This record gives sequence, structure tokens and C-alpha cells, in this order.
Amino acid sequence: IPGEITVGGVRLHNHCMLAAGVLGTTGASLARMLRAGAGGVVTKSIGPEPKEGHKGPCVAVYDGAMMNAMGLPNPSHDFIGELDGLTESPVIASIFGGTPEEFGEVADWFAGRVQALELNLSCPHAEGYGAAVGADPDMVEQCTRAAKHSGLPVWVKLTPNVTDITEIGLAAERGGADAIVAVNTVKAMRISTNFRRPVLGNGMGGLSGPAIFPVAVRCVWELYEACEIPIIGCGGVSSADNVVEMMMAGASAVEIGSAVIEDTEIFRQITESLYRRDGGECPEDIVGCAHA
Ligand code: RRO
Repeated sequence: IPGEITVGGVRLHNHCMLAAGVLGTTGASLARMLRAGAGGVVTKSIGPEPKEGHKGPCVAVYDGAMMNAMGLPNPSHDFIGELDGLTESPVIASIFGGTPEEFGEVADWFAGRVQALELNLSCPHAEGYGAAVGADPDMVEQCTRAAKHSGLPVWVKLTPNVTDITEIGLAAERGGADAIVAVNTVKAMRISTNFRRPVLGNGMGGLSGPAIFPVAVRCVWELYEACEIPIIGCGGVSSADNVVEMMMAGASAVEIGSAVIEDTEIFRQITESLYRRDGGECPEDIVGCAHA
């Protein structure tokens, strides 16, 4: 497959990466996604302390959407061992914390072990973590700067659950971010009419899948207008045409999450059709082309 590209300081095999959270919990599953044709892979978010996650049900699947409230389950520092043998591969570590100091501490664990960090400032339902950080421009700037001390390229993943996403993107840029990833899941909730209770154990959740694709396209569009650093599109991407659309909105690359759960062959399918498109036109030519 053609298409080796460099985005946000990372050499990728192609434009389509595995998004954070999905199948990123073990070294074996990350390696499997690379073998399945992912251009790069992002880990499940790792934080400063081990975390069990929320009680179930943690996931609900709907037509065109998926809702989750995993609750940031992660083994913290013990995860590092999963990366043995992957240090030369395009692996990006997703990390979270509640303060710039915590982001700095976790960032340093990954120096020399991954190609970049993706700061998760954006989990929609994590008490004390993420949501508060990702809606506050000063915190975003400070957390980005703290993570940059690791020496690794830093990507900052934003939440769509804010009034003005460009204000947050610009704060990440000021903090020295190498790329922006847009977006994490959309705040959501469903209630079981049979049980008269929320469907998810945690009550609230985050929505992903094709239903949020238009939300993600708009966020990428607005960030492309406001920011200088590359944008990586994420949210509901499930076809080669979605990838092209996201790139026309301004994305230099994309991440795919929910659609990988449906079909782990999606990377090969999408990249093969992407690079065949228009008789092999280089996809870079289309980044932002929908802007006047
Ligand atoms: O673990 C989760 O519940 C979770 C995280 Br950390 C996130 O960033 N986004 C999401 O939808 N779920």
C-alpha cells in the first residue's frame, strides 16, 4: 500500500489510524491492528493511577451509533510492558490526568517507548478528569506544555462538548501541540423504558459511530480555519468517502474507532479504495480543499 506520511511528528503507514480506546488495551491487539493495515495505532488512555472503570452495562449499541461509559479503566504504569517490541512502530500513547503535573508525570513514562502522545482532555463522563480540563483553555495550554517536557510529539484530543472548540484548539497550539485530534465522544444518554432507568451503569455516556460524523466534520472545519498545526479527524468515520470528506474539511489524517469494532478489516478496505481513488491522486492534495 502506498501512502507513508508524516503527521504531527509521526511517520504513519497511511492516513487511517486506530482511534484511542478501541482495541488499544494490549500490545497484542495494537500489533494486530497494525497487521490489519492501520496507518498508526493509539492506545487506550493511561492515567496516573490504576482504575477499574464503571460498573456495567458500559456499552450500548444503536442503529448508527454506540454509547459508552467505560470510566477510563486502565492499569496505569503497568501498561508500559505492553509496548515491548512495538517501539519502532507507529504507536501513539493516549494519556490522561487531572492536572498539568499528572500529565507531565505520565508523559515521561512513555519517552523512548512510543512515537507520540495523545492527550485525552476530553472524556465526556470522567469525574475529576478530562471534561473539566478539556473545557478550560488555560489548563489545556498547561497540560500540553507539561507533556512536551517528555520530548515526544504531543497531539491533543479535544471534546466536541464545548461552546467554541477553536478556543481550545488555539490553547493547545500555544502550549506547543504538534497536532490536534478532533473529536472525542458526544455527551449522550438513553433510558430503558422497560426498566425505567438509564441504560448505562454510569447513567451518562459518550456517543460515537456514524451518527456523530457530521459533528466531527464541523469541528475539523472550524479548527482548520483557526489553527496552523495539523488536524486529525476522528468521529464516526466508517468509509473511504468519509475519509475523503474529513480531509476536504481539513484533516491531514483520520482515526477510526467504532467502525473497527464492526469490522477489523476496515483499514485495508478504506486505504485500498482511498489510494485507488481518482487514478491515484495523492490524498494530501485534498486536505482543506473545501475551504474557499
Ligand atoms: O473510558 C471511557 O469511558 C472513555 C474515555 Br477515557 C474517552 O476518552 N472517551 C469515551 O467515550 N470513553
